[in-house]
Amino acid sequence: MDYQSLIVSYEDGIATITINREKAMNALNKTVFAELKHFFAVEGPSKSDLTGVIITGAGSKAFAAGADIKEFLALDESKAKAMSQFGHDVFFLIERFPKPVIAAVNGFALGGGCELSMACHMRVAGAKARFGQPEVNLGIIPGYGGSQRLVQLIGKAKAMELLLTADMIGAEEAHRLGLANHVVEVGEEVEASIKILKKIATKAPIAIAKTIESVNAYFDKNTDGFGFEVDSFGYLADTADFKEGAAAFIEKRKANFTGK
Ligand code: CO8
Repeated sequence: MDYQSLIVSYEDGIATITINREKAMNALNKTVFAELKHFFAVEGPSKSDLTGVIITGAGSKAFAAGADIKEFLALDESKAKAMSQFGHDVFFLIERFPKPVIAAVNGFALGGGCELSMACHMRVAGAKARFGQPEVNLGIIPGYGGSQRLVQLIGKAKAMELLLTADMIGAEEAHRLGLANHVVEVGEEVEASIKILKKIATKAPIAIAKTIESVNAYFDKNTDGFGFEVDSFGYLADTADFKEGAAAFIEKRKANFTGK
């Protein structure tokens, strides 16, 4: 695909997606959503050697400063619901992607930007990153899953406070609350994310996919997460990688996983 608002690059099996709207603080407009959908539904799944994905923002100021407010004035109830639902669909594609997805948060992650980071499996924040859900300032609420995922990540009390006050928090506070996995020097966000993804790439790929699915199952009200874990454990026992992993341990050698 010829991306207009994203830059997608590959190195060593890792895809880096850069939201490329620096002048608009990488605000998430319709094109960004359509292109993210294309990557996570079509391009990413077609790459057999892909081991992980990083999402970041162009420039040094913003990861993404929210949904594109300039698209808001044309909204009415039905258009807003459709837009919100489309955003949910795209963010579920990210959350359910079978390869690890890390948000390298290089600046403001506000509103939809914070929601995008929370749909990723982990967040690596630069020291100057700022997180927040300022929607109530605009007379709305988070429409891309923020009222749910913020509670999942940091608990009801703090999530409620951040959602109601629209306060922004810095990287250290985000780390303390469990929103950011790591805080790194400004400019090191992508490198640090690559390091994590390379470590994960040494593990058995189907086990990685099943881990993501099992963790997500905890939050799916229609799924018995413990039952899902039992089934997944059974499924993995029949994979070649399980035999290889166990044999490698016993033979005191490095496992050679094939993803089968
Ligand atoms: N949308 C569109 N443009 C934006 C956005 C945005 N979210 N954020 C910044 N910009 C633009 C500015 O308009 C400005 O453009 P221009 O130069 O043409 O005037 C440019 O980016 C630079 O911004 P600032 O001059 O404001 O830069 P500052 O460094 O002074 O401030 C801030 C940076 C603090 C990030 C500030 O820009 C800001 O507060 N931005 C808005 C943050 C916000 O409110 N985000 C939440 C948006 S609502 C949302 O995300 C809802 C998600 C769910 C939607 C569901 C849809 C149905």
